[in-house]
Amino acid sequence: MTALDYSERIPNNVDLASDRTLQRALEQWQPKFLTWWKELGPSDFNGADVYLRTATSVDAKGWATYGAVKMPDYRWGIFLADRIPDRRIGFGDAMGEKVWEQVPGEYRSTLRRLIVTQGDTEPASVEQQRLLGLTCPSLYDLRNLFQVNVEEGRHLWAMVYLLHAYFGRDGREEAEALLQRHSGDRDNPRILNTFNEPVTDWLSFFMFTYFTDRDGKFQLKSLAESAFDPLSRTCRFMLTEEAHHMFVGDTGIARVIKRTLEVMKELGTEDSEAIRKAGAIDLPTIQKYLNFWFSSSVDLFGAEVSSNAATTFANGIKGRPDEANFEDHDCRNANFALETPADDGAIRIEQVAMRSAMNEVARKGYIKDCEIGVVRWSKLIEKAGYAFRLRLPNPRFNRSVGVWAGGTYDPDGNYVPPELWSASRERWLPSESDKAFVRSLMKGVTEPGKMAAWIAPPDRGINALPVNYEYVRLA
Ligand code: BYC
Repeated sequence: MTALDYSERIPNNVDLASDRTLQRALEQWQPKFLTWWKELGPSDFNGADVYLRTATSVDAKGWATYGAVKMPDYRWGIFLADRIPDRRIGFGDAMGEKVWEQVPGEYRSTLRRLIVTQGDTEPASVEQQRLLGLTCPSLYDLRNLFQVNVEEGRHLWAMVYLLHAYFGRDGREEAEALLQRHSGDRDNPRILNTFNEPVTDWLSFFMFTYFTDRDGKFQLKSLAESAFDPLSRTCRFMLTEEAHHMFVGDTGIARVIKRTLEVMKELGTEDSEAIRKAGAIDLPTIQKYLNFWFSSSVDLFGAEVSSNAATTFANGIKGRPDEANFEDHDCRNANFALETPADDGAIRIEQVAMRSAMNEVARKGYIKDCEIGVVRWSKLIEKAGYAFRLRLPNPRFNRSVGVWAGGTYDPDGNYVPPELWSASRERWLPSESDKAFVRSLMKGVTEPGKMAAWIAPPDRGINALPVNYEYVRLA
């Protein structure tokens, strides 16, 4: 277990002090990061004292330090999980060979592209969530938002370190560009679609942290398998931070549902209008938000058939999530039975090379993981005695990337004619009036222990503190 050195200007466990050139380069990037944070990070809260946790070691339990911090003073640093002695490549053509400490010349641009794509999502999410603090449902939730934000900031540092340390001048240029692209910017947007979607209400935030951060989990798991050991080590540590983000989404959605069920009980009705009038979010609206964020997040895995994925698997650059759980780590001669659209709206099965289907393999694992929370939320509804069930839409529904992109499939995955799809859109995805309603509920609640009327309190507070603790002391 490696303790982290916080005495340096840039906290790190990579012995930055021994590489003066790298240290100087990163110290030049640091003020640009802080300027970006102040301009595009959490709006209006840079002076607040926030009860944040900071990593103290790089193992999964290394989260001992909690305390009040002003966000711009958060100790963003560079932390890699400990080296696994004699680590070997676990898949692809070079299986069994020693992992790489440096970037092989022939894989340089591929690795850079993956690191830039991953890095781009981190500041993007902070930008997307920038104004949410103003409408927090409680101080407990406000603190969780900020914890997520500072950790996404650190994940950006993780990728910027790799770019600076291993990719020379073009790496440094890419690190600058990570602060120049902005979520939703018409001229210079973030790379992946989902990270240009606005997150302007807390229901979307909880959906984002449940579904989109979970894509992060799966992508980081794939990159943690990489033969490029510094990438693997940094992703392994990032995964320990990611778990809390998904917890925020999972429990956030459960609390919204719990409150809705209370209101349904109180009023003795399942009528959406009546529930809305009472200030809670009706279950069909929650389903629509779920449909949107799930379908947007499944796109993040890329195309079902991808030559990029085949190449990165063959070369040992990007594996499958939890590669060790698979039997065949070569997959050269394996096939994958892929569902693809046929002309008449029917679905046919096509045999494709397993290596080129790696995005789909990862996506399938992701969907299974998403299902767990949905089942749990539906149990809450069942226990309350209602027949309504939340569910994941079929992965064909509402896709923008891959073989189903632009197809008109309903949430059950059935083909519907385009006119019917358009006519049904507002039943399946949040309409403008749904969004306006949800936004109308978003009003900042900042009295310790108080909750907005549309969400139940959490079962417990942070780090054994009571729910009514003043998690954020506003400036
Ligand atoms: N939107 O062959 P394909 C996270 C591009 S989230 C726009 O399928 P590939 C987080 C693709 O880049 C995890 N473009 O691609 C969560 C490619 O472009 P080029 C982020 C898309 O390479 C919450 C082209 O289409 N991590 O950490 O097999 C908060 C051909 O596609 C999209 C990563 O992304 C899209 N949705 O796979 C904070 C990991 N999808 O290069 C953080 C690193 C695809 O041909 N990235 N394209 O011009 C990768 O592993 C891969 O780039 C992808 C795509 C999985 C994204």
